[in-house]
Amino acid sequence: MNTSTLTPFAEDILEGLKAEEKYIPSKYFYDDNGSRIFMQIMKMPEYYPTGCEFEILTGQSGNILDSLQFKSPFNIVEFGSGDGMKTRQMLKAFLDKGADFTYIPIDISQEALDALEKNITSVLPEVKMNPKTGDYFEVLENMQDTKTPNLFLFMGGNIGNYLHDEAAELLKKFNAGMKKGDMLLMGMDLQKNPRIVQKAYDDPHGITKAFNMNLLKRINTELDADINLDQFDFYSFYNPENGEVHTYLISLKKQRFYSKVLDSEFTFDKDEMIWTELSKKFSLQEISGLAKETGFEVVKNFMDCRHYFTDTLWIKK
Ligand code: AVI
Repeated sequence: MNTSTLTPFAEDILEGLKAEEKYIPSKYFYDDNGSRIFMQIMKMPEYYPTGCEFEILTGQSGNILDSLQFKSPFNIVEFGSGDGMKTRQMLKAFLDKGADFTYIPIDISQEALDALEKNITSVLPEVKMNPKTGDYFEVLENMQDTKTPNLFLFMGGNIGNYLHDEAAELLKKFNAGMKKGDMLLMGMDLQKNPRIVQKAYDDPHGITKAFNMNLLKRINTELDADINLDQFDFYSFYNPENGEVHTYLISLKKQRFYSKVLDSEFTFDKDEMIWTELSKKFSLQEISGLAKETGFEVVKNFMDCRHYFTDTLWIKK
C-alpha cells in the first residue's frame, strides 16, 4: 500500500481502526448521505438543541443586538453556516431594529454558500452579504486589518463535538484572528436531566443509529471494503457526571473485514466498540472557564425557556 496516495478519510480510518481502542473521527459523519440524515435528526422531537436555538434566536435577537459592545456598522462572520435557517431569524431581528451590518458566511463548500445566499436573499433581500469560500483561518487572516468590528457566530452546538483541548485550541485560533472588542456568539448545549439527553442521542426511530451506520457504508464504498452492516449495532451513553455523550458502533461477533483501497484486514472481537462521537454538555461554570482559558470573557448567556441550551456571547479581551 502506498499511503502517500490515500485520502485523509482513508488515512484516518486506517489509524482509527488499527488503534488499541478503535475510533472514527466524527467529522466523517457528514458526507452527502450523512448530512441528509443529520437534517432528519434535527427534525426529531427528541433532538431538542435545534428547537432551543431556534427559540433563542427568534425571541432574543433584539437583546443580543443590545448586548453588542460596538455600534453599527459591523460584520457578522459565521463559521459553518449550514442552511442559515436559524441565523435568518437573527438577521431579520437585527434589520427590524435598524442595525447596519454585512453578513459574511464562511464555508469550504461553494455549493453550500450558493444555496445559503439564495435562501437568505429570497426572504431578506435587504441583507448585505459577502460570502467567503475557504478555510476559516485563511479567511480570518485576510479580514484582520479591517476597521469594522465583528460579531463571529459558531452556532448549533458544534463546539461540543471537540475534545476539551481541541475545543480550546480552536477557540484560541478564533481569538487570534479577532480584534480586541470583537465578539463571538456560540451555541452550547447545557447539562440537564440525563434522560432528556439520553433520548436525544438514542432515538426510538433509529435515525441516530443510521447516522452512525453511514460511517461503515462510507468505508465499504470509498475504501472498497466488505463490512456486513448487520453485524454491527449502535450504542450511546450519557455520563451526567462529566456531561459527555459518547456514541459507539459495536461488533456483534468476532469478525474481520478487508479493504482493497487500504490493502488491509481489520479484526474485531465480539462486543468490541468503535468510538464515533463525543457530544459534550456544559455547565455555565465550564463555559466561563473555557472563555477565560481562550482569551475571552462571557458577556451574557441567552438561554431557551427550559435552560437546555445557550447561545453564549463572549468578548475578546
Ligand atoms: C453537530 N452536533 C452538534 C450534533 C450533536 O448534537 O453533537 C451531532 C449529532 N450527533 C448525534 N446527533 C447529533
